[in-house]
Amino acid sequence: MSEVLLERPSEGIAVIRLNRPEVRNALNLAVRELLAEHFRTLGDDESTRCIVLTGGEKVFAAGADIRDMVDRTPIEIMARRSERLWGSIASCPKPVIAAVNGYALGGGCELAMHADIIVAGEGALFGQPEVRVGIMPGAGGTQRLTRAVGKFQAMKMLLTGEPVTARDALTMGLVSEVVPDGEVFEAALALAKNIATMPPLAVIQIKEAVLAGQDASLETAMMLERKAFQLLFATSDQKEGMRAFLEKRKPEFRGR
Ligand code: CO8
Repeated sequence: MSEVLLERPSEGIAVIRLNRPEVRNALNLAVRELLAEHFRTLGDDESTRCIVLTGGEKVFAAGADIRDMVDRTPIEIMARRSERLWGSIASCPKPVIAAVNGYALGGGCELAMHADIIVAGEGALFGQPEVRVGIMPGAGGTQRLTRAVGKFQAMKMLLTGEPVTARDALTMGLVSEVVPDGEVFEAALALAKNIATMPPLAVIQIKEAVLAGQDASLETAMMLERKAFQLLFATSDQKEGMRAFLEKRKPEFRGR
């Protein structure tokens, strides 16, 4: 069976499931290549409205595969050009919801932070323990984490490698929602189904404006927002959404 499974539980929803339970879903190169391929394909697939990313009920991912890295040279690590694989996830235009049970450590925490929404189980643990194995995060742990939780919480996690609980992660702004462990996937799926009913072009514009705006000045980001807002008035979904509101009926969005 593949180490990364693709499921279609209902219309418009794709589920990407990590499937290496024997090594706590450690992210070897093959898994990262499969992940990149799935995100590229789903990003281009018009029928996919929302993606749920999960590692199953026990563990999200315990990081990059240490066995895969232990004897590598810097040149070998560089030659892998991992950034292009992570880039396929980061640039996926469709909303991504991470459903996190158990450990989300190192590259696993970084993978979760590529999502747009994180639903965590009460027993989930988030951490960047790379420092404990002699390295540091290499897929956004120093950057996305700091942007999410601020310098002082990020530094504590990064410099000690100590994980935080789902509740603490929620307080810090690292997750969107905490639910009982047995309800994580269903909660993520419910959110995905809700998002899948929204006008797809507006959804894509919102995601793009939030992510691109984070790295721009407020003035530039506001301009990006304004342009995207204006552009949506070219869609038939804008007409449909507003008319349906005025006519007191449910809108039928078509992604046009
Ligand atoms: N890599 C390889 N194998 C792993 C990993 C890993 N990250 N995590 C667990 N495993 C393996 C163990 O070696 C073990 O294998 P075996 O049965 O053959 O001995 C099996 O999974 C089960 O592990 P444990 O017995 O340790 O299971 P526990 O439930 O007791 O503990 C933990 C689970 C806490 C998750 C523990 O396994 C652990 O601490 N794992 C390592 C966590 C870690 O250090 N992660 C950071 C890795 S470095 C990293 O992510 C760098 C990112 C850089 C950029 C991104 C590039 C992809």
